[in-house]
Amino acid sequence: MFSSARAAITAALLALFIPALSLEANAAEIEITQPWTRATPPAAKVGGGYLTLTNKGTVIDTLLGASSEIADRVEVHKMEMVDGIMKMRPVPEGLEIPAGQTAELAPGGYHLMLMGLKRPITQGERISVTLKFEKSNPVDVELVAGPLGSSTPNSGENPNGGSSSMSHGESN
Ligand SMILES: [Cu+2]
Repeated sequence: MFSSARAAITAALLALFIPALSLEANAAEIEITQPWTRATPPAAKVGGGYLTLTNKGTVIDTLLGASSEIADRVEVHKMEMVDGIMKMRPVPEGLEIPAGQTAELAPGGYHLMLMGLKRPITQGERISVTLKFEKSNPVDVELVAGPLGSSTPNSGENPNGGSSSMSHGESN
């Protein structure tokens, strides 16, 4: 029958649209805390990016990478011990963040790698980065630059420098 064929087409169309709608309703929501980076030596071609991602949504999401005006590209990398040697590798498949869970990007583990730096990163500046996810919309963050070689976001508060300070800044 003509009308039942039409109903079938309508049903097929609905079937196409309904999954898209329910995906929208279950969209992952990623909360980002404490994005930071660190100053780089003058000739450095790469920089790191560190932050904590919390998936407040109901579905798994994946951090695929990022982009920034300061770098040619921004990749997800992982540092790990391989046969007693610390190695770093790109993770093109990205970093999965299950619903309700937190993923940390920090020195010595997962991190963002700013590849092809167009200029050095200076302590105290803020680097704009757009994070890309598999499901969530892109998220803009500002990485606050700590001192060269710092391993935590707040290590710049150490007043008298110590061993991590380099040869610049001998102002006294
Ligand atoms: Cu890296």
